[in-house]
Amino acid sequence: IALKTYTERANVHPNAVAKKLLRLMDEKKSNLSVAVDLTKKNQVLELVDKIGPSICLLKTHIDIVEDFDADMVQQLVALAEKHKFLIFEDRKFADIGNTVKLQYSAGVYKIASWADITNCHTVPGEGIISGLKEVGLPLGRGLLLLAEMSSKGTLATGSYTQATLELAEKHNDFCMGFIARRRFPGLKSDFIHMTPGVGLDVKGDGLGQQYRTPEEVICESQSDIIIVGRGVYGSGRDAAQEAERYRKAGWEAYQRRISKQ
Ligand code: UP6
Repeated sequence: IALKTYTERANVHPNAVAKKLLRLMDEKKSNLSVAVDLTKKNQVLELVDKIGPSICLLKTHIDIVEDFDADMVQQLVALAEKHKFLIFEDRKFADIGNTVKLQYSAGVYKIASWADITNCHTVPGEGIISGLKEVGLPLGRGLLLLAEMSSKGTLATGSYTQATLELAEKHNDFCMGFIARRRFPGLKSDFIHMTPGVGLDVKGDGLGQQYRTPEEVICESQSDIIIVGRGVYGSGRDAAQEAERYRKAGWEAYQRRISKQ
């Protein structure tokens, strides 16, 4: 799978969200997702409009926005249509099935109503996936499982990671991929692997984050999407320019990978 083009994978992919994402990755020549971790609605919307042309996927943490309202969601969805990207709410659900169902569909954020993709930890066991699926599958949404994390000392390794892969295979109608550091070998389904902890200029952030380059992540570790946050909009950076820099780096790494046939 790692040697196929995103379009070749899109053509045969059973999950509608994965199909759409893989298509627009080739269309926009982008395997870049930007993590917009800003706390004011207008800051978020301004940044998204600037980086929109360079990304295939917008990653949000909607619960850090101080002045969140329904209009923000409407504007995000409008920007997604304008610039052609999907929206991934990085909610990292971690509770029992019944609770995550409510957290996903209700409350202030009503995540399932606007986010194409969300994700969850597998600590609670299979019920978390079943709960989210009851809400998300009828709406045509997709789920990513956190199989690994980028942070130093993460406990998501070894048999935990392995069991997570098995859960994804079992629920491959709704689970479309993973948050992981690398592509996992030997999977039966085509899962989209997304990797955070990507930076071109620094190695970490002093709070456990660890950065690798797009080349390491996409070409060597064969992941599909790079997730970049502060590398794009950190202080003193021109976000539009940086997003283009990461888009190019990610795309060139992908081209080197698929030419390895
Ligand atoms: N993220 C990680 N590591 C993980 C999972 N998720 O960093 O294992 C998320 C963070 C943040 C983004 O919640 O939104 O990816 C990384 O941002 P950064 O590039 O500014 O470090």
